[in-house]
Amino acid sequence: MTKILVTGVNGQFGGYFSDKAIENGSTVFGLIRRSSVDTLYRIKHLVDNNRFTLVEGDITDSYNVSKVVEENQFDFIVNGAAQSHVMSSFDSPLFTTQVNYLGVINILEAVRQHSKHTKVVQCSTSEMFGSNINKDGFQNESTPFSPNSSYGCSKLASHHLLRIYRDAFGIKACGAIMFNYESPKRGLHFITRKITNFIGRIVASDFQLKEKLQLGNLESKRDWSHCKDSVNAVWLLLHSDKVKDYVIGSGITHSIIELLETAFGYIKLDYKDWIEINPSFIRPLEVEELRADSSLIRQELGWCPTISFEDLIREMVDYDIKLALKALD
Ligand code: G4F
Repeated sequence: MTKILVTGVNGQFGGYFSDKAIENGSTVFGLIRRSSVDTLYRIKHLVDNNRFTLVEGDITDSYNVSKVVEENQFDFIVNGAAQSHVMSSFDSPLFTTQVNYLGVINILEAVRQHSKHTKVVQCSTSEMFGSNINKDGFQNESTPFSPNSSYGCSKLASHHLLRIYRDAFGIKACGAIMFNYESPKRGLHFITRKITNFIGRIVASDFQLKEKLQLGNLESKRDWSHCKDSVNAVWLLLHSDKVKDYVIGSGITHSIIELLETAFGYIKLDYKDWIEINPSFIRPLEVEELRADSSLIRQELGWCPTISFEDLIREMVDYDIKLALKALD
């Protein structure tokens, strides 16, 4: 039975990944920071599972990480812990760097010193590309990195570190360069969930909601996948003999306007009646367009996304309508 440490276990990715690992017979250790508020709502169903153990700790604490890694001798570590909100990173560059870069140093050092057999997959990101895009309109493993935010910088530093630990110390460290992944478990301050959650509130108000959704830049384009598809890709990478980085994304890009049309259109509303632009949500610097060329992971590991953008958004809208109606009970 394989033993997997999942950091960021209570996040969107960590929750779905843990489900997948347990379904496939693994034992999951979820690293979790001490908190006085409930941060386990995404993984409540796992807490009593005998293949799931919560381990109190924080990736920014090197002693803590080192001890957990040495004691448990994991087969795999999946690092999903991050300060993952791009806009926040403009205001909190130091905190973002501490979690997203120093945290990765701690994991890689712990593995190097105490558990060299452990394979590490780092959740890297398409934000590392910034505005760079290949002539064919896609980003792949060869596209030069040029991040446009502290978030992207911190993730890029960690991404480079994976290669350094691979080449210098023979650590099995891989980067999953994931494009945007979404689901009903997405945080409320990311654009997809912000929109679907607002739609839920419109429906629950019987279309009488007296407020408009405040949004920033509507021009950017993103390659949105279902989180479950991204989890499947990481699962394949973890269990492959290959120790390398892969781009993971659907290859289909949509503008924010198309996202709004899809989400509001699903309940037959015109998004233009329900939104307004609020400059405070416009970023100092933007990543304009992301579109994954994931042919490498498709060819080498047989990965293929299974859930369309439209089905993803419909699932999120349905979920948020139910949630908003339940809140009225
Ligand atoms: O949903 P977002 O905040 O996601 P973003 O910035 O693309 O980052 C996400 O995907 C990355 C992978 O590419 C991850 F690494 C990262 O951790 C995160 O998961 O914003 C999407 C787009 C941006 O262009 C943003 O400017 O939506 C635009 N946007 C417009 N109005 C807004 C808003 N984004 C947010 N969050 N809130 C708005 O009101």
